Amino acid sequence: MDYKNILFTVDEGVATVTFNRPKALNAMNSETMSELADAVGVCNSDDAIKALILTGSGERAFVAGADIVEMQNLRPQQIVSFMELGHQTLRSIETMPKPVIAAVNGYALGGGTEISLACDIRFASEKAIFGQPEILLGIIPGWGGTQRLARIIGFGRAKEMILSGEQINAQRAYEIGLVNRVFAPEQLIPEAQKFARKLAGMPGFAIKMAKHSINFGYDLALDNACRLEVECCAQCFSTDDQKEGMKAFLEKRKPAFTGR
Ligand code: DAK
Repeated sequence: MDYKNILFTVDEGVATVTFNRPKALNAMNSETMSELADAVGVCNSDDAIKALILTGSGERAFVAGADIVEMQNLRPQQIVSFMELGHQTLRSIETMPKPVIAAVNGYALGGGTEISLACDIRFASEKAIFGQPEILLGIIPGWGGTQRLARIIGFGRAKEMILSGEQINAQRAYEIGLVNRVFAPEQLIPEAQKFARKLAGMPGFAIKMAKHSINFGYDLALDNACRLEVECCAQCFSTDDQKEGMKAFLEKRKPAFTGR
């Protein structure tokens, strides 16, 4: 697929999707969402890609939300397909067997915050601004914000953000656990790349099982969730990387993981 609204690059096993509609502060329209879905599919199926970074072009915005220009005139049937495409894409990011980092470089509002919530890890520039302002438009979050935000920062804080529509800065987002780390703007991408390369060098099957156990164990009763963890962990014992990791430890050397 030719991309018009995103940039897609791969370097040293790390793919980067850059939302690239700076004039509209990278607002997410259906075409951009289709391109994101396609790029996520490529990352899923290409064994040479070990990790993914999502970021926005320019210094102002990660994604300033779903595109209000497009959305305002959609009919219910069309909004349903836009909503479903968004949900499917975000879920495929969340459940991708490879780590995904959101490098939030500016405004992440509405759908922008929601895209970051589907990522495994959120790094933010000191200039990042988060918020769920949908209530101010007479709607509510439509790409999982009411669900994932509460899971990540808790019911009380999620309700505070969603019911008020207030925006918060990177420092506040860090304090409430919405972002993992905050960096000076010029350090954001280098630090995200460094961390992505680190994760890309981890035993890939163990990364996949860790994500699987966390993602699919969350909604289970604890006994079942722990059982799922046992199955996921046991499967790691079928890999060369498990043998290598333990052998290297005992031989007091760095492991040479092969991803098998
Ligand atoms: N959509 C379209 N254009 C946008 C935009 C957006 N979300 N955000 C900004 N822009 C455009 C502005 O219209 C402006 O365009 P021009 O006037 O230059 O043509 C340009 O980007 C620069 O923005 P501003 O002039 O407004 O810049 P400021 O620095 O003054 O303000 C701002 C920056 C980020 C505070 C402001 O632009 C803003 O408040 N933007 C809107 C933020 C927002 O409300 N985002 C949430 C959108 S609602 C669903 C699925 C998902 C969703 C809902 C339903 N289902 C399918 C049911 C998700 C909904 C949302 O995300």
